[in-house]
Amino acid sequence: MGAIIVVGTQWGDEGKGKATDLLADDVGYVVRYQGGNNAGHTIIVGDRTLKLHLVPSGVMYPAVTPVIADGVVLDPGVLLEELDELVAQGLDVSKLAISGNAHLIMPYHRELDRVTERYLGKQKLGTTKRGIGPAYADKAARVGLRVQDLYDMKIFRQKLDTVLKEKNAVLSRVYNRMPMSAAEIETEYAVYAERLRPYIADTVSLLHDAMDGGERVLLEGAQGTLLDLDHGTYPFVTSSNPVAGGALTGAGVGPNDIEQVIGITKAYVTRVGSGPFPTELDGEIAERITDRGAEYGTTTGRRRRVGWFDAVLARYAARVNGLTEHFLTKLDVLSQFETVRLCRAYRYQGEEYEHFPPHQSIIHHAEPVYEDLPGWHEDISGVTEFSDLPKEAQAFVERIEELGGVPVRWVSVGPARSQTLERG
Ligand code: 2SA
Ligand code: GDP
Ligand code: MG
Repeated sequence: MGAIIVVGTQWGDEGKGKATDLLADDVGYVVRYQGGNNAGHTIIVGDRTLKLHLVPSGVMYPAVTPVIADGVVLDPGVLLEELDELVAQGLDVSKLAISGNAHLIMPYHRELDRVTERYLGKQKLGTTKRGIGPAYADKAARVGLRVQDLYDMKIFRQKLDTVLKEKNAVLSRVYNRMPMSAAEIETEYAVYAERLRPYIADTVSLLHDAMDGGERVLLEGAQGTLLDLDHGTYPFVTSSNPVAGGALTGAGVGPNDIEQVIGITKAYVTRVGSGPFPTELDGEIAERITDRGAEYGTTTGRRRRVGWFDAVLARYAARVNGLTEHFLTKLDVLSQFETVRLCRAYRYQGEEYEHFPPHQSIIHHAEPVYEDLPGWHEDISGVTEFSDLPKEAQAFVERIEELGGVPVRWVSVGPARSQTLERG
């Protein structure tokens, strides 16, 4: 058996947590391959709501082994708190496996994320301030500390002393902050090391042995395609690679291991943080979508910007991820509109772009070219078969397929596991 990749096709918060949880039913492993506790996945099962930041979404299934792979940046204090909360809710987290190659988020990463955002003022990126960017920057500069360094405190301290010298100089001289103490950080992280010890594993071998033994692995993306460091709306992106290619590097699997690439796609678009957003709405329609869709950040509580469905993004996501199918979410939120809109292209200086423009200025100034479809008035959150949806809702989904060029296999009409229609 091989692996399935689940990837967000927009700017994150497409409902990957819900989709992953549902798809985890017949897999043995659910793997986080990039990002850190900037992610926020909400999962609702029965009367229980779980908000996950670092622990993979398959944690609800006793048969699933959740894996935090090499490509993740891990804040150990935050992870331990999340594990404590899950245990308090009666979940068994003992199977969690964490790669020793994952990089550690350190206190100076969080501080630098905060102060650089403040320093950027109006130009700020709107990060989650969790230290993600600074941790990945250190990884690329080869001065990062990794999970495995926690198990040789002499090496940990050596590396910390070297890197902290530079961080303290920047924090105090550029940003006028107090320098940090290596001894205090070492003491704090030594406690985390002991608590995390049972979970450390060779996750690459674990996943390959599992696939060789006939098990299926689900690679769960965080954030989304347009937040990808290489393929997103740079610099308004996160510092990792959420796209399907990032799943390969982040988890240590090869392209031949991949059986399916499922794009999680919202029936409209949201974005939290700064950056271009061609179909962005304001006014009454935006209010309605925000309220009905409860569009507030799962991690930071920030209000998400909202806009109509964008087929240019869908086509782009299909290409850069090699999507085999879409899992369309939140169709229920679009009920009760007279008209629903789909952006089929962008217009810029008299030219139409069906494909994602190669230059940032075009994206910033792109005007959406819309198709208007008749809306539907029924509440569809209780519908269980695609053919029972109002014909206008069916037509909307079919048009998304035509415009995006990838089949929509699942349609989600509410946050619960049961509110999902699978098409034949
Ligand atoms: P960062 O913190 O360096 O990764 O921020 C860089 C940009 O990436 C965006 N980003 C996100 N966008 C949507 N959802 C995310 N997760 C949370 C959620 C966000 C929240 O599920 O709601 O609670 O606010 C996420 N994480 C990062 C971020 O907004 C910046 O635009
Ligand atoms: P993720 O980051 O992609 O996992 O998405 P989030 O969990 O941050 O945000 C998606 C939100 O939408 C969560 O609160 C989900 O419970 C909710 N959700 C998922 N699918 C649906 C759906 O089909 N309809 C509605 N109304 N809510 C949904
Ligand atoms: Mg989210």
